[in-house]
Amino acid sequence: MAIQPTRDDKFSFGLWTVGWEAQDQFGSATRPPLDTVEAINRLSDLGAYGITFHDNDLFPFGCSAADRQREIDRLTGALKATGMVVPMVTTNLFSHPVFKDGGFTSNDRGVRRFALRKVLENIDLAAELGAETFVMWGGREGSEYDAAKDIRGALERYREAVNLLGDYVTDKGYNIRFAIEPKPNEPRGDILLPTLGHALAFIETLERPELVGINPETGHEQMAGLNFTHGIAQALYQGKLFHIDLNGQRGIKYDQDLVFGHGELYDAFALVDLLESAGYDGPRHFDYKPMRTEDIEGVWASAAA
Ligand code: GLT
Ligand code: MN
Ligand code: MN
Repeated sequence: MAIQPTRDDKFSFGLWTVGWEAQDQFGSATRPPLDTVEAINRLSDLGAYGITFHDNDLFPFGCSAADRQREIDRLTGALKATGMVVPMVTTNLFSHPVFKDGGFTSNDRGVRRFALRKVLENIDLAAELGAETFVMWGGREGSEYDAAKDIRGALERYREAVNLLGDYVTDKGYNIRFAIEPKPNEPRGDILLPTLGHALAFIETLERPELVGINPETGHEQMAGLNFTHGIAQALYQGKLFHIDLNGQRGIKYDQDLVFGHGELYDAFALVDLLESAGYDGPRHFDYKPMRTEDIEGVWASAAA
């Protein structure tokens, strides 16, 4: 029996998922860039309702204001034509070399200020597009050597940054909440707020904790050997499941980002059972990477899966 997804299923995809060119640590890209409009059209045909992106999935780092606007206009044109929405937006604070030591918690004050400015600009775009969730994955916030970073100081900087963002959306009257995405490691040796439990505790230290929840990713908790379903249950219990990244992971190893259900199948089943019985009605966001061995047709087959 073939099951056809509908918009009511609230399936969403990051532009960076189907658009991943499959460059990894050891080899260059195996697929050409995917155009934003093509991605939206194909995902819409597959029954998705939403598309999400980092600022620099849509337009390159450091591009002109005119180039940025042209890409935004192409995006909004495709949204209008398909009826797709943008439920979530996030900012890339990890690719550019300037963020080699993090964004909000970089040891360099100039970088911290630049990171905040990059995020504020992107929050304006998120509000303009009607996104209600702003994800923060701090992949570069961390260290390899414990002597390289004062962790208490870094957490205080993290806290100041998130407090400022909370003030910003409140002053602007934006209908946006923040979702912190935990990950134990990769690309940093150790990442701050490594699990959803760490993130939940951190949120309680904020000035506006009600504005901040979590965006847990299946594989990230499993990389730490944790039971994802139990973690999600706790997030729901505490009213903090603002968003979710669904994918697959097999055991404690590098971040596999498999298709949801292609990792630990029983865990995936238990998770769906939990989300449905708890009445979770946010986006079901797929954050996976199509296999590097696949061509573009394989990409669409994996998205359908
Ligand atoms: C990156 C990461 C994902 C995050 C994205 C949001 S970026 O691809 O591996 O888990 O959700 O910043
Ligand atoms: Mn993710
Ligand atoms: Mn991942």
